Amino acid sequence: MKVIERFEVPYYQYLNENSELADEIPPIAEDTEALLRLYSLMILVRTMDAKAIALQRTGKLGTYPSTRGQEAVFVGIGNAMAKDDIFIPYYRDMGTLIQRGVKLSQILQYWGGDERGNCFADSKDFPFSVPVGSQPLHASGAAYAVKYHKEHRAVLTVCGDGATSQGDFYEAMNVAGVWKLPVVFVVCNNQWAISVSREAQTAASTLAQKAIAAGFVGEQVDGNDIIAVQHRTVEALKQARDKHEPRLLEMICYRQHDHTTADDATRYEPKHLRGQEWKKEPIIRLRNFLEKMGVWNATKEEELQTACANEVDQSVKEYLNTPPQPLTAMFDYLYEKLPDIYQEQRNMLVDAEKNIHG
Ligand SMILES: Cc1ncc(C[n+]2csc(CCOP(=O)(O)OP(=O)(O)O)c2C)c(N)n1
Ligand SMILES: [Mg+2]
Repeated sequence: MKVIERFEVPYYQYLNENSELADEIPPIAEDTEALLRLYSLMILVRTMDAKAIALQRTGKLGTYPSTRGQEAVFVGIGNAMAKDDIFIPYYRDMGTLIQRGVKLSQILQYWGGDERGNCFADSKDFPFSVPVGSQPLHASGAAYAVKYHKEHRAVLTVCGDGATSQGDFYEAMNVAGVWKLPVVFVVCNNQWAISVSREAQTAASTLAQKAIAAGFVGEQVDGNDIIAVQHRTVEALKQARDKHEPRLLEMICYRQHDHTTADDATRYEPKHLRGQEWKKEPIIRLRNFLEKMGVWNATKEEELQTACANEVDQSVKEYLNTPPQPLTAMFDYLYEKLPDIYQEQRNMLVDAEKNIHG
């Protein structure tokens, strides 16, 4: 009897947790300028993340999902995408969004409850989407449109490990496989779906193997190795654009914070895990590598930290100084022509605002 190992998927890592390079490396590993840019962006994202949590704690921001420990996934993806590609985010994607032209202050605006923060005007990118598992379906739909219009671009979407248990996820992958759609599905496997651990989520030994049933390639990528994240995403997007081959990338990382600011992970996360996983985190790994290459040192680090802190402070000022929307805004984005019943309610609000502001 011939036995075929059906569930094996490749695992990609180029820079290991001791900051050592593998024998075979992709072009980005030798591009010092590019690596320094990626490093700077990861520091900016981590700085902004800490600030966003502090803003929430002091009542200046709504519930916020931290991206701590997962920076390489989102910064790497953002770097790999072409301007013309279409990005369909979920809610931890700050590191990608800032490379798609979204301002930090706008991201804060969204998490502050102002929908104007969700209007990514100059691109075909989609807005933040919080319903778990909705993004892959949107991505297959957009990829169908791309193919239908014979455009040379790809669609990339991100969801979490928990989302891969949703029926929507399988349906989106199934249609992408059978219709050969130019789409890349990225799973940010941060090991938790709020309090549900990766082990409790699925009996599948990898999430990447879920692509096999849909008829296309699934890969595991070390999500703490930004070189691997960037390179595998570049390759997947190329396959999608040039050959209309979908791909699934499972980025393995660890959520180094509560699920959101509304969560308390000490209630379910084994105490030792965060520290154990921190040894693999992406920023120190790249920093040590850059130092070994002689292109980074403590002075440069200090300058970068100061520059990022200043940029973040500036964004916070912009966010806090943005005047709130008029009350009537809630009626302005749902309908092209407002139905009469809402028109009456809108008029009442206009009067109410006049009474408030004179
Ligand atoms: C359809 C739906 N069900 C439940 C929720 C509540 N919820 C928000 S995030 C989350 C867990 C998602 O985990 P995962 O997909 O691993 O993404 P992560 O937040 O870890 O990045 C849940 C259940 C939701 N937003 N949408
Ligand atoms: Mg998760």
